[in-house]
Amino acid sequence: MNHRIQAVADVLKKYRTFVLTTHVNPDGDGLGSEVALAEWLITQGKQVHILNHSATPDFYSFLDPNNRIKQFNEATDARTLADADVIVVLDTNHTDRVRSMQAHLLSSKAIKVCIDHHLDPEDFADHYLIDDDATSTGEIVYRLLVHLNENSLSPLISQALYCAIMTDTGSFRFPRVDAEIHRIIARLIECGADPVQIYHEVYEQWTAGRVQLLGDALASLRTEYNGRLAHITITQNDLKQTGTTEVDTDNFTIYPMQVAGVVAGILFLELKDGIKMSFRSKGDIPINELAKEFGGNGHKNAAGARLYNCSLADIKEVVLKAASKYITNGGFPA
Ligand SMILES: [Mn+2]
Repeated sequence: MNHRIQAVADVLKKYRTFVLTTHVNPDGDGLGSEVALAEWLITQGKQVHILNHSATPDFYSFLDPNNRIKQFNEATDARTLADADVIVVLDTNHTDRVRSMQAHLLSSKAIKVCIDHHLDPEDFADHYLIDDDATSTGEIVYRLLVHLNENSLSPLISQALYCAIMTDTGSFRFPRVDAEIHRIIARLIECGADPVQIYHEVYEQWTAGRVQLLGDALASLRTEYNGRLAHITITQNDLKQTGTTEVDTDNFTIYPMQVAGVVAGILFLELKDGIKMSFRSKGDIPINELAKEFGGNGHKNAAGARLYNCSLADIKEVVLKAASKYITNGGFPA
C-alpha cells in the first residue's frame, strides 16, 4: 500500500491540472473524497475541476462551500477532460459508473488515477490506490493527504473526510470499523470536523415525502426462508406519489436488516428503465456473489446490481430464488 500511496503522491505533486470525478448518484464518500482532495490540491497551487455525471444532492452541498463541484456538461467540459494532466476517479473503479463522462475519460491522454475501496477494478487507470479493507474512499484519501503533509487537514478537508467515513460506515457501525478508524475520526475532529453539525446536515434534512416513501418501503417488507431473508420494494408509483427520486432511497437497506433473525436483505427499486437491487448480509454470507449473478458487484456484506428492460415481478422471483443458496448456510452469528 505504501509504495502505491507514494506513486499517487508523486503524480499529485508533479502535475498541474486535475479533474476529479466520482460515480453516478454520488454519496457522501464520493463527494467528500473529491472535496478533500480538491481543497488540498488547490492549496498546492494546482488547477482543479470536480466534474460529476450527476448533480450533487442538496443535503451534501454543505461539503462544498466553495462551489467547486460541477455537473458534467459535454459541450463545455469535454475539452477539460481531454486537456487535463491527471484525472482522478474516486469511490468507483468501473468507468461505466461515470456514465456520460466515460468515453471522454477513456479517450483522454491524461494520467488516470483510481482511488477506491471496492473489489474487482476495471483495467483503465495508470495508478490504482485501492484498498478493499478500507471503510471508505475517504479513509484512503485521509492516508494519502497525511502522507503528503502532516498539516494537510484543514477544517474543510476534515469535514469532508469525516462525512465520507461517517456515511460509508453507517455512522461507525459497519464491519471494518475498528480502533484505527476511530483514531482517524478523532484526528478529523481535532482538525475541525464537527460531528453534531455533519450528522445534522446529512441525516436531518429529509423532505416529508422521503419520510412517507420510507413508510411505503417499510409497509412493503416481506420475509422469506423462515425469516432469514427480508426484502422491501419501491415502485415508480411510490416515488411519484411522494415526489421523491432514487437518491431518496439511500440507506433504506438498513431496515430489512433490523428484523430479528434476518441474515440477508434486499431492496428492489423500480427504475424508469429497469430495476436496481441493493443487497446486504451479515457475517460470512458473501452477498456480492448474489449481486454478481445479476451483473453487479460490491463487498461481502453490501453489494448492488442494476438490470435494464425487465419487470419488477419477474426479477424479484428470480433473485429471491437465487438468494436461497447463500442464506441457508452460514450467517450471523457464524
Ligand atoms: Mn465508498
